[in-house]
Amino acid sequence: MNETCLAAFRELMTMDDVLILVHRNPDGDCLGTAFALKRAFENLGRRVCVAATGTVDRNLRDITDGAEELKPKFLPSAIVTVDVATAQMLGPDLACYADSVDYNIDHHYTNTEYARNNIVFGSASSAGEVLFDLFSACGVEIDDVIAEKLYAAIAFDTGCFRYSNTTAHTHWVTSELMKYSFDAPRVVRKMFDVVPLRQLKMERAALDALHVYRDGTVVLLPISRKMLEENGALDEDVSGMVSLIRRIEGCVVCATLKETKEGDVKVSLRSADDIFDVSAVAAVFGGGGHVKASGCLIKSTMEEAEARLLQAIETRFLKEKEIH
Ligand SMILES: [Mn+2]
Repeated sequence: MNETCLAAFRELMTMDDVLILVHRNPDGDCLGTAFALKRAFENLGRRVCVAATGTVDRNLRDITDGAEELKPKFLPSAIVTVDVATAQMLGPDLACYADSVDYNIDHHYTNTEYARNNIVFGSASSAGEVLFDLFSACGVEIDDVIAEKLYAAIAFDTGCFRYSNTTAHTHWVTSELMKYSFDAPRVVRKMFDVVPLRQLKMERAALDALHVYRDGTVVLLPISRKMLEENGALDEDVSGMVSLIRRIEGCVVCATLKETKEGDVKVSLRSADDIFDVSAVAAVFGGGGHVKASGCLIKSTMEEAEARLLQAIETRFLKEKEIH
Protein backbone atom coordinates (compact mmCIF):
# COMPACT_ATOMS: atom_id res chain seq x y z
CA MET A 1 0.00 0.00 0.00
CA ASN A 2 1.70 3.20 -1.09
CA GLU A 3 1.25 6.54 0.66
CA THR A 4 -0.63 8.18 -2.24
CA CYS A 5 -3.30 5.46 -2.13
CA LEU A 6 -3.57 5.61 1.65
CA ALA A 7 -3.90 9.40 1.57
CA ALA A 8 -6.66 9.11 -1.03
CA PHE A 9 -8.49 6.52 1.05
CA ARG A 10 -8.17 8.59 4.23
CA GLU A 11 -9.66 11.52 2.30
CA LEU A 12 -12.55 9.30 1.12
CA MET A 13 -13.31 8.28 4.70
CA THR A 14 -13.86 11.94 5.66
CA MET A 15 -16.63 12.30 3.04
CA ASP A 16 -20.39 12.44 3.50
CA ASP A 17 -23.15 11.71 0.94
CA VAL A 18 -21.09 8.94 -0.62
CA LEU A 19 -22.30 7.01 -3.65
CA ILE A 20 -20.66 3.59 -4.06
CA LEU A 21 -20.86 2.13 -7.57
CA VAL A 22 -20.26 -1.48 -8.57
CA HIS A 23 -19.91 -3.14 -11.98
CA ARG A 24 -22.87 -4.23 -14.10
CA ASN A 25 -24.35 -7.62 -13.29
CA PRO A 26 -22.84 -7.35 -9.81
CA ASP A 27 -20.97 -10.34 -8.34
CA GLY A 28 -20.16 -11.35 -4.77
CA ASP A 29 -16.87 -9.46 -4.68
CA CYS A 30 -18.13 -6.05 -5.75
CA LEU A 31 -21.27 -6.34 -3.59
CA GLY A 32 -19.46 -7.62 -0.50
CA THR A 33 -16.87 -4.86 -0.81
CA ALA A 34 -19.46 -2.15 -1.50
CA PHE A 35 -21.66 -3.15 1.44
CA ALA A 36 -18.66 -3.41 3.79
CA LEU A 37 -17.67 0.13 2.79
CA LYS A 38 -21.28 1.28 3.13
CA ARG A 39 -21.41 -0.10 6.67
CA ALA A 40 -18.15 1.66 7.57
CA PHE A 41 -19.65 5.00 6.48
CA GLU A 42 -22.88 4.26 8.37
CA ASN A 43 -20.87 3.52 11.52
CA LEU A 44 -19.44 7.02 11.13
CA GLY A 45 -22.96 8.48 10.83
CA ARG A 46 -22.67 9.37 7.15
CA ARG A 47 -25.21 9.18 4.33
CA VAL A 48 -24.20 6.48 1.86
CA CYS A 49 -25.77 4.34 -0.84
CA VAL A 50 -24.75 1.54 -3.23
CA ALA A 51 -25.88 1.55 -6.87
CA ALA A 52 -25.65 -0.94 -9.73
CA THR A 53 -26.83 -1.56 -13.27
CA GLY A 54 -28.85 -4.77 -13.39
CA THR A 55 -30.38 -6.85 -10.64
CA VAL A 56 -28.74 -8.68 -7.75
CA ASP A 57 -28.65 -12.46 -8.16
CA ARG A 58 -30.75 -14.42 -5.69
CA ASN A 59 -27.68 -16.11 -4.14
CA LEU A 60 -26.09 -12.71 -3.36
CA ARG A 61 -29.03 -11.04 -1.63
CA ASP A 62 -27.80 -11.79 1.87
CA ILE A 63 -24.94 -9.41 1.08
CA THR A 64 -27.31 -6.63 -0.03
CA ASP A 65 -29.56 -7.15 3.00
CA GLY A 66 -32.28 -8.48 0.69
CA ALA A 67 -32.17 -5.75 -1.97
CA GLU A 68 -32.72 -6.89 -5.54
CA GLU A 69 -32.25 -3.49 -7.15
CA LEU A 70 -29.69 -0.86 -6.16
CA LYS A 71 -30.49 2.68 -7.28
CA PRO A 72 -28.78 6.00 -6.44
CA LYS A 73 -30.86 7.77 -3.77
CA PHE A 74 -29.35 11.25 -3.49
CA LEU A 75 -27.05 13.76 -5.14
CA PRO A 76 -23.61 12.56 -4.01
CA SER A 77 -20.64 14.68 -2.95
CA ALA A 78 -18.24 11.79 -3.45
CA ILE A 79 -18.40 8.92 -5.94
CA VAL A 80 -16.42 5.72 -5.39
CA THR A 81 -16.27 2.59 -7.53
CA VAL A 82 -15.31 -0.85 -6.19
CA ASP A 83 -14.21 -3.79 -8.37
CA VAL A 84 -14.85 -1.77 -11.56
CA ALA A 85 -11.99 -2.28 -14.07
CA THR A 86 -13.21 0.22 -16.67
CA ALA A 87 -15.80 3.00 -16.58
CA GLN A 88 -17.78 1.07 -19.26
CA MET A 89 -18.24 -1.74 -16.72
CA LEU A 90 -20.63 0.56 -14.82
CA GLY A 91 -23.27 -0.24 -17.44
CA PRO A 92 -26.01 1.98 -18.91
CA ASP A 93 -27.78 2.93 -15.64
CA LEU A 94 -24.61 4.42 -14.15
CA ALA A 95 -22.94 5.67 -17.35
CA CYS A 96 -23.78 9.24 -16.29
CA TYR A 97 -21.19 8.93 -13.48
CA ALA A 98 -18.40 7.52 -15.68
CA ASP A 99 -16.50 10.82 -15.97
CA SER A 100 -16.93 11.94 -12.39
CA VAL A 101 -15.60 9.04 -10.30
CA ASP A 102 -13.55 10.39 -7.39
CA TYR A 103 -12.15 7.13 -5.99
CA ASN A 104 -11.56 3.84 -7.80
CA ILE A 105 -10.85 0.89 -5.49
CA ASP A 106 -9.98 -2.24 -7.46
CA HIS A 107 -7.85 -5.35 -7.96
CA HIS A 108 -7.93 -5.80 -11.77
CA TYR A 109 -4.53 -5.35 -13.35
CA THR A 110 -6.41 -4.26 -16.50
CA ASN A 111 -7.92 -1.30 -14.57
CA THR A 112 -7.84 1.78 -16.80
CA GLU A 113 -7.45 4.22 -13.86
CA TYR A 114 -10.39 6.37 -14.95
CA ALA A 115 -10.91 8.14 -11.60
CA ARG A 116 -9.45 11.20 -9.89
CA ASN A 117 -7.86 8.84 -7.31
CA ASN A 118 -7.01 5.30 -8.34
CA ILE A 119 -6.45 2.79 -5.54
CA VAL A 120 -5.63 -0.31 -7.56
CA PHE A 121 -3.75 -3.39 -6.36
CA GLY A 122 -3.51 -5.94 -9.16
CA SER A 123 -1.96 -8.58 -6.93
CA ALA A 124 -4.91 -8.77 -4.53
CA SER A 125 -7.33 -11.68 -4.80
CA SER A 126 -10.38 -9.47 -4.66
CA ALA A 127 -11.64 -5.96 -4.08
CA GLY A 128 -12.61 -7.24 -0.62
CA GLU A 129 -8.99 -7.99 0.20
CA VAL A 130 -7.96 -4.50 -0.97
CA LEU A 131 -10.61 -2.88 1.23
CA PHE A 132 -9.54 -4.91 4.27
CA ASP A 133 -5.94 -3.74 3.78
CA LEU A 134 -7.13 -0.13 3.44
CA PHE A 135 -9.31 -0.39 6.57
CA SER A 136 -6.38 -1.88 8.52
CA ALA A 137 -3.81 0.64 7.30
CA CYS A 138 -6.10 3.61 7.99
CA GLY A 139 -7.54 2.43 11.30
CA VAL A 140 -11.14 2.09 10.10
CA GLU A 141 -12.95 -0.02 12.65
CA ILE A 142 -14.23 -3.40 11.46
CA ASP A 143 -17.37 -4.89 13.04
CA ASP A 144 -19.13 -8.25 12.62
CA VAL A 145 -21.19 -7.00 9.68
CA ILE A 146 -18.17 -5.61 7.81
CA ALA A 147 -16.25 -8.82 8.48
CA GLU A 148 -19.06 -10.93 7.02
CA LYS A 149 -19.36 -8.77 3.87
CA LEU A 150 -15.59 -8.80 3.28
CA TYR A 151 -15.46 -12.54 3.86
CA ALA A 152 -18.21 -12.99 1.25
CA ALA A 153 -16.29 -10.79 -1.23
CA ILE A 154 -13.03 -12.70 -0.83
CA ALA A 155 -14.66 -16.15 -0.79
CA PHE A 156 -16.54 -15.25 -3.97
CA ASP A 157 -13.57 -14.11 -6.06
CA THR A 158 -11.29 -16.92 -4.91
CA GLY A 159 -13.95 -19.59 -5.53
CA CYS A 160 -13.79 -20.42 -1.83
CA PHE A 161 -10.00 -20.07 -1.69
CA ARG A 162 -9.44 -22.55 -4.52
CA TYR A 163 -8.26 -20.27 -7.36
CA SER A 164 -4.65 -19.27 -7.96
CA ASN A 165 -5.39 -15.68 -6.88
CA THR A 166 -5.54 -17.04 -3.30
CA THR A 167 -2.28 -16.06 -1.60
CA ALA A 168 -0.81 -16.42 1.87
CA HIS A 169 -1.96 -12.84 2.44
CA THR A 170 -5.51 -13.76 1.37
CA HIS A 171 -5.58 -16.48 4.00
CA TRP A 172 -4.14 -14.11 6.60
CA VAL A 173 -6.84 -11.52 5.86
CA THR A 174 -9.52 -14.22 6.04
CA SER A 175 -8.12 -15.44 9.34
CA GLU A 176 -8.35 -11.90 10.75
CA LEU A 177 -11.97 -11.66 9.52
CA MET A 178 -12.92 -14.97 11.10
CA LYS A 179 -12.07 -13.56 14.53
CA TYR A 180 -15.35 -11.65 14.25
CA SER A 181 -18.73 -13.20 14.89
CA PHE A 182 -20.54 -14.36 11.75
CA ASP A 183 -21.56 -17.66 10.20
CA ALA A 184 -18.88 -18.29 7.54
CA PRO A 185 -20.13 -21.71 6.36
CA ARG A 186 -23.58 -20.17 5.84
CA VAL A 187 -22.13 -17.31 3.76
CA VAL A 188 -20.41 -19.82 1.47
CA ARG A 189 -23.37 -22.17 1.25
CA LYS A 190 -25.75 -19.32 0.32
CA MET A 191 -23.42 -18.03 -2.40
CA PHE A 192 -22.28 -21.29 -3.96
CA ASP A 193 -24.33 -24.33 -2.99
CA VAL A 194 -28.01 -23.52 -2.78
CA VAL A 195 -29.68 -23.65 -6.20
CA PRO A 196 -33.30 -23.88 -7.33
CA LEU A 197 -34.29 -27.16 -8.98
CA ARG A 198 -34.85 -25.36 -12.31
CA GLN A 199 -31.13 -24.48 -12.35
CA LEU A 200 -30.08 -28.12 -12.14
CA LYS A 201 -32.54 -28.93 -14.93
CA MET A 202 -31.09 -26.09 -17.00
CA GLU A 203 -27.58 -27.41 -16.38
CA ARG A 204 -28.61 -30.83 -17.62
CA ALA A 205 -30.02 -29.34 -20.83
CA ALA A 206 -26.94 -27.15 -21.31
CA LEU A 207 -24.50 -30.00 -20.88
CA ASP A 208 -26.33 -31.86 -23.64
CA ALA A 209 -25.54 -28.94 -25.95
CA LEU A 210 -21.78 -28.63 -25.28
CA HIS A 211 -19.53 -27.82 -28.23
CA VAL A 212 -16.09 -29.38 -27.94
CA TYR A 213 -13.19 -28.31 -30.18
CA ARG A 214 -9.44 -28.92 -30.62
CA ASP A 215 -9.41 -32.44 -29.15
CA GLY A 216 -11.33 -31.32 -26.10
CA THR A 217 -9.04 -28.43 -25.16
CA VAL A 218 -11.71 -25.86 -26.04
CA VAL A 219 -15.22 -26.23 -24.66
CA LEU A 220 -17.94 -23.75 -25.61
CA LEU A 221 -21.45 -23.69 -24.26
CA PRO A 222 -24.03 -21.65 -26.16
CA ILE A 223 -27.08 -20.75 -24.07
CA SER A 224 -29.95 -19.41 -26.16
CA ARG A 225 -33.06 -17.61 -24.91
CA LYS A 226 -35.02 -20.59 -26.22
CA MET A 227 -33.03 -22.97 -24.02
CA LEU A 228 -33.66 -20.77 -20.97
CA GLU A 229 -37.38 -20.56 -21.72
CA GLU A 230 -37.77 -24.29 -22.33
CA ASN A 231 -36.32 -25.03 -18.91
CA GLY A 232 -38.06 -22.19 -17.09
CA ALA A 233 -34.62 -20.83 -16.15
CA LEU A 234 -33.62 -17.25 -15.36
CA ASP A 235 -30.44 -15.50 -16.49
CA GLU A 236 -29.03 -15.74 -12.98
CA ASP A 237 -29.40 -19.54 -13.11
CA VAL A 238 -26.65 -19.79 -15.71
CA SER A 239 -24.21 -17.18 -14.42
CA GLY A 240 -21.99 -19.81 -12.77
CA MET A 241 -22.22 -22.40 -15.50
CA VAL A 242 -18.79 -21.60 -16.91
CA SER A 243 -17.25 -22.97 -13.69
CA LEU A 244 -19.10 -26.21 -14.30
CA ILE A 245 -17.60 -26.80 -17.74
CA ARG A 246 -14.16 -25.65 -16.58
CA ARG A 247 -14.02 -28.88 -14.56
CA ILE A 248 -13.92 -31.06 -17.69
CA GLU A 249 -10.68 -33.02 -17.92
CA GLY A 250 -8.37 -31.81 -20.69
CA CYS A 251 -10.16 -28.47 -21.06
CA VAL A 252 -7.73 -25.54 -21.43
CA VAL A 253 -10.17 -22.79 -22.40
CA CYS A 254 -13.90 -22.73 -21.92
CA ALA A 255 -16.66 -20.21 -22.32
CA THR A 256 -20.38 -19.80 -22.00
CA LEU A 257 -22.07 -17.73 -24.71
CA LYS A 258 -25.38 -16.46 -23.43
CA GLU A 259 -27.87 -14.77 -25.68
CA THR A 260 -29.00 -11.62 -23.86
CA LYS A 261 -32.52 -10.23 -23.76
CA GLU A 262 -31.28 -7.52 -26.14
CA GLY A 263 -30.12 -10.18 -28.63
CA ASP A 264 -26.36 -9.76 -28.06
CA VAL A 265 -24.06 -12.50 -26.79
CA LYS A 266 -22.53 -12.29 -23.31
CA VAL A 267 -19.33 -14.34 -23.12
CA SER A 268 -17.75 -15.62 -19.89
CA LEU A 269 -14.28 -17.06 -20.45
CA ARG A 270 -12.17 -19.26 -18.19
CA SER A 271 -8.83 -20.99 -18.59
CA ALA A 272 -7.82 -24.02 -16.61
CA ASP A 273 -4.31 -22.75 -15.91
CA ASP A 274 -1.91 -19.87 -16.53
CA ILE A 275 -0.73 -21.11 -19.92
CA PHE A 276 -3.68 -19.44 -21.65
CA ASP A 277 -4.60 -15.80 -21.12
CA VAL A 278 -8.36 -15.41 -21.64
CA SER A 279 -8.24 -11.66 -20.95
CA ALA A 280 -6.42 -11.31 -24.31
CA VAL A 281 -9.31 -13.07 -26.04
CA ALA A 282 -11.90 -10.92 -24.24
CA ALA A 283 -9.93 -7.80 -25.23
CA VAL A 284 -10.45 -8.64 -28.93
CA PHE A 285 -14.15 -7.90 -28.32
CA GLY A 286 -13.62 -4.90 -26.05
CA GLY A 287 -13.88 -6.89 -22.82
CA GLY A 288 -11.36 -7.65 -20.11
CA GLY A 289 -10.68 -9.24 -16.76
CA HIS A 290 -8.02 -11.60 -15.46
CA VAL A 291 -5.69 -14.17 -17.06
CA LYS A 292 -7.93 -17.06 -16.02
CA ALA A 293 -11.32 -15.35 -15.89
CA SER A 294 -12.61 -12.72 -18.28
CA GLY A 295 -15.72 -11.58 -20.07
CA CYS A 296 -16.96 -9.64 -23.07
CA LEU A 297 -20.07 -8.80 -25.04
CA ILE A 298 -20.28 -9.69 -28.74
CA LYS A 299 -22.92 -7.87 -30.74
CA SER A 300 -23.98 -10.54 -33.21
CA THR A 301 -26.00 -13.73 -33.57
CA MET A 302 -25.01 -16.78 -31.53
CA GLU A 303 -23.54 -18.67 -34.50
CA GLU A 304 -21.45 -15.71 -35.60
CA ALA A 305 -20.31 -15.01 -32.03
CA GLU A 306 -19.21 -18.60 -31.57
CA ALA A 307 -17.28 -18.59 -34.85
CA ARG A 308 -15.56 -15.27 -34.02
CA LEU A 309 -14.76 -16.39 -30.47
CA LEU A 310 -13.31 -19.66 -31.71
CA GLN A 311 -11.15 -17.73 -34.20
CA ALA A 312 -9.88 -15.41 -31.43
CA ILE A 313 -9.10 -18.41 -29.21
CA GLU A 314 -7.21 -20.07 -32.08
CA THR A 315 -5.17 -16.91 -32.67
CA ARG A 316 -4.36 -16.75 -28.96
CA PHE A 317 -3.24 -20.39 -28.92
CA LEU A 318 -0.65 -19.52 -31.60
CA LYS A 319 0.48 -16.51 -29.56
CA GLU A 320 0.74 -18.55 -26.34
CA LYS A 321 2.87 -21.07 -28.25
CA GLU A 322 5.31 -18.23 -29.06
CA ILE A 323 5.44 -17.13 -25.41
CA HIS A 324 5.85 -20.52 -23.73
MN1 LIG B 1 -13.40 -8.81 -8.08
